[in-house]
Amino acid sequence: MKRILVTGFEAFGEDRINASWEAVEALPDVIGETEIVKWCLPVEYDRVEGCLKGFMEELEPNAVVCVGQAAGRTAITPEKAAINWMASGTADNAGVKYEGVRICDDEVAADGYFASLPVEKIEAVLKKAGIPAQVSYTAGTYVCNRVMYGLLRYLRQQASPIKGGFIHVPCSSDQGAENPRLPSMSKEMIAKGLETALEVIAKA
Ligand code: PCA
Repeated sequence: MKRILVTGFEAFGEDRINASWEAVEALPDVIGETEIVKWCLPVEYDRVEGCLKGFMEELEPNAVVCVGQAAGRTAITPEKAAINWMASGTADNAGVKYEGVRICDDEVAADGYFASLPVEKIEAVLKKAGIPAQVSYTAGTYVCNRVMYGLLRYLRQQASPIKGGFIHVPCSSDQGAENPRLPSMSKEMIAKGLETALEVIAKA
C-alpha cells in the first residue's frame, strides 16, 4: 500500500487553533489505496525540519505533503516553490525571530526549489470540484517556507523518489467567527480540498 505523510501545524501567534491541523486531523486514514499518516509539526524555525525528517525516516512514505495556515488567503493554495530565506516580524513558538537570513548558508545552496507535487493539476481538480484553489508562487518567509525548503533540499540531496511539497489553507470559519474581517473557509471544505489534493497526488 502506498503511504502519504501529511503534516499540519500547531497553533501560533494569537491563534488558539491552526486551520491546517484541524483539517489534516479530519482526513480519512485511507484514501483509495493509499494510507494517510498525519502528524502535527511545531511552529519553530529551528526544530521543524528535524521533526519532519524524523517522521519521514520512521514512515518511509511515497509522498510528503506539509500543510499550513495562511491567514488572509481565500483559497487552497498549493505552493510552487520554497526560497532560501527566513524573515518575519514575529517570533515563532520558541521565541525565535529571523529578520532576513538564509536558511542554508552553504555557499552553493540553491536559492529555491520547486515542489515535486502536481500543483497545477491540484488547482484544476479542486476548482472542478467547486473548491476555491490557486497555485501560489510564495510560501512566505516564515516557518512554512522553512520546512518546505528543508524538505525539498533533503529530497533533492538524496535523489529521492519521494514526492514533496506544501499546501497553504485559509483560516477556518471558526476563526472567522471570532474575527469576521478574516477571510475564511469551512473546516469541511478545507478538509475536502486536502482530500481531493491527496487523491491527485496518490494517482500521479
Ligand atoms: N503557518 C505559518 C507557520 C505555521 C502555519 O500554519 C506560515 O505560513 O509560515
